[in-house]
Amino acid sequence: MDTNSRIFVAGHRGMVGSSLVRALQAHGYWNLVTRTHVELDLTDQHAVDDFFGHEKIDAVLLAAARVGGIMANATQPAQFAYDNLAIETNVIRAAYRAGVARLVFFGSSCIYPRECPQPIRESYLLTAPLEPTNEAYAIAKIAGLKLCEAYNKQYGTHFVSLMPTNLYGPNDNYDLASGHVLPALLRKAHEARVSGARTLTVWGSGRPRREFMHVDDLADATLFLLEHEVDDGVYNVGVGEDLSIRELAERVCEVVGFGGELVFDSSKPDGTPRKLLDVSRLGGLGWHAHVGLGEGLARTYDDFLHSSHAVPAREAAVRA
Ligand code: GFB
Repeated sequence: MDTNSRIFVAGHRGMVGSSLVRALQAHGYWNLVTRTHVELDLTDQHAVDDFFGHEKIDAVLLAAARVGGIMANATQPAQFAYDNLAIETNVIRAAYRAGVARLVFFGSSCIYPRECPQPIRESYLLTAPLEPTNEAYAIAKIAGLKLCEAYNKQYGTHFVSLMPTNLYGPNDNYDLASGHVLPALLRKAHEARVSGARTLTVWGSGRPRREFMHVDDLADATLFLLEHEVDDGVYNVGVGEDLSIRELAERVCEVVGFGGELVFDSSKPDGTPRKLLDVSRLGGLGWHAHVGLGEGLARTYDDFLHSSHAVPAREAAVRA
């Protein structure tokens, strides 16, 4: 890959895609191709074939996906399965047919079994049943990585799959119903502080453990893979340590400056008990995450304060 390569960043407006664009531009890659959802519906096979037929793409970063937190996954399994399967099958096949040299497919740590030995190695895939709250999404992502492997095997392509741990950062989804835990807690703590609330509600027991990585580290890992001759296959990407949801809530409250009490809502699901990734495959090649949780939370809260989600004190008080 050189800086003149014509790279299609699929999903460039999302948290992962926008981070990839920032990182690529910062490293001198100027020939980036992007399309909004309105310009190109990636679930439309004909539109995708047509796009690849006309654009001369050298590499694809397949970051377009339907994603969401535990409740969105649990309540909209058909949409999570269909949209992701359609995007993957359309883009991966069209990329192969157009002779695209490199493709990076982004999955998720939820592809691994619910009851997995920790930390989770890439080889644990498909060794036991999945977590029910995100089974549909996980199966779609497993299909995507298997499709990459199948094209590599049958046609000699070099499609690589990255399985990031739980991500956070700029352009995250701050919607409380459909988003992930970290942006939800940041927003709840912020609104609790500005409205003078005494409590903050955390879903579930607070006992599940999660590993959180700033999205800019995923973009950095992607550039590392593009710029090195690596073997095809699946690579876990994470920071190598996790914490409980209760501990995360405490860290978030500290960063936001909310000193109230945490209340745990047991009517909400816990999901997977733990998913700490073994990142030694990528680590062995020389890549490591850089952004610690303390720095990442501070940066993300700053991004949040500059976003349209940060309600001013007066409005938050009215809502409370
Ligand atoms: O981030 P999250 O929604 O998804 O939830 P998963 C992680 C944990 O945080 C769960 C708890 O145990 C939640 O019950 N939690 C506590 C909260 N408070 C909140 C809150 O206010 N909002 C949210 N959303 N959670 C998703 C999968 O799993 O993670 C996807 O469903 C994907 O498929 C993604 O893999 C990375 O980590 O449980």
